[in-house]
Amino acid sequence: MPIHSEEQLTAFIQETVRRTPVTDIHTHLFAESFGDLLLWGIDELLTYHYLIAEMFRFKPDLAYDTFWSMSKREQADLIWQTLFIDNSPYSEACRGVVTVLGRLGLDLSTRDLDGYRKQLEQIPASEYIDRIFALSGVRTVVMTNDPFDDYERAHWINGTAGGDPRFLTALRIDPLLNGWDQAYLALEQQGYRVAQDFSGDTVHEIRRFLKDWIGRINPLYMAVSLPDDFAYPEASVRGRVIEECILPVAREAGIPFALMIGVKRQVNPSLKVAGDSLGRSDIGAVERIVSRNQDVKFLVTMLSRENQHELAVTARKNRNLLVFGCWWFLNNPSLIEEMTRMRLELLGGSVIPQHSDCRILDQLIYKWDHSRTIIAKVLCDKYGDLFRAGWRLEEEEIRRDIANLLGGAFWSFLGKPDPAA
Ligand code: FIX
Ligand code: ZN
Repeated sequence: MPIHSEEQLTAFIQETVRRTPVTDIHTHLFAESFGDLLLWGIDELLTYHYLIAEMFRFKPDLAYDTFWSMSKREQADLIWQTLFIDNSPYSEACRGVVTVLGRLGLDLSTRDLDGYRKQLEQIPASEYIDRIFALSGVRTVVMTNDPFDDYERAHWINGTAGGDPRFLTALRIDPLLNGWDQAYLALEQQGYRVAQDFSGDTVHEIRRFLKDWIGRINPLYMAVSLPDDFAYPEASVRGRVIEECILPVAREAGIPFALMIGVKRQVNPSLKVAGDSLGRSDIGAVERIVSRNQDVKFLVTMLSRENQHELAVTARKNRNLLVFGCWWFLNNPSLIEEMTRMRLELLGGSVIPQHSDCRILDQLIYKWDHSRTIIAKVLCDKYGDLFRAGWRLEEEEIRRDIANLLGGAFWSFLGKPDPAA
């Protein structure tokens, strides 16, 4: 149906973005079958590492170890008091908790954390999962599956993993690239004939390891996070593993290699999982790896705001590069809007504007509520420009475009149908 007015256009875009199901291409979520790896509920929400870092800023005299020795409930109590009661929760991570509690139907005027716990603790996990997917409008999440994690590996080897079509897989291989001195020992223990100095069958055996896990978990892509000083090509273990193992296996398996670039791991080890930071990276490394391997598909996200424009331009030059998400420290309304505007202006619909990076199931609600609002706002401007220029706009085409941004571009890039469509 044609669009006849800007009021109709705005209303249609907002409703369509709100209702369109999402494929969330990078999360740390797990299906219920993975046991303890699935995190959900209010105490997990409150002890999200983003909030831990923010809480410490208001507690200059709190010894790190004192906090880490607390129970999760005690940690949650302290974070609630510090960030939600003693201060107003307008940081994005705090606001996210408020959004989730409100959308779960809790009375936010009471601010009664124990009351909230009592209401939510009664809900069985499977019902909770269904409720979160329904409220968030997320149809499919891609997990981060780590063959170097003993607990997760046991689930795959014992056949107790998987089974929920809403949770798809990605093969995460950071230890191979960022921690070879430990990774080679783990591979040896798993029966692969590898040597620390890369002698003998090491290259062949790393490829066999990757192919074994691709066969075992059927990942949509292989993924790694890389430091801000990532270089390519590079005469290093990382350079050899990429060149001689990952890229050949990606080609043979026909799956993308996802690069998440710009992390400075553990700049404050006392913060543990909250202790990572970022650094501006060399876009030249991205340019070289994608342009020199045009028969491999690359999903790339970068952690520094300063890398975003050059990453989008690099994608303009390399169709085997698909940019995704407003990652981690970029997942804030002001930066999501800035990045989404710039990306749509440079790349049109050939981009994945957002992923959630959720670690706790409930976060799907806020990360997607907040991002949908911003994506809709930007799209209203972009389609509004066309409308005011006299371009004929059709609701079906706008619906098509929005479905593309919220998942379709990903499935098209993979060359696979969306299994949930
Ligand atoms: O490497 C990653 O997948 C990062 O997303 C995580 O390490 C990070 O802690 C995170 O969850 C950011 O949102
Ligand atoms: Zn992540």
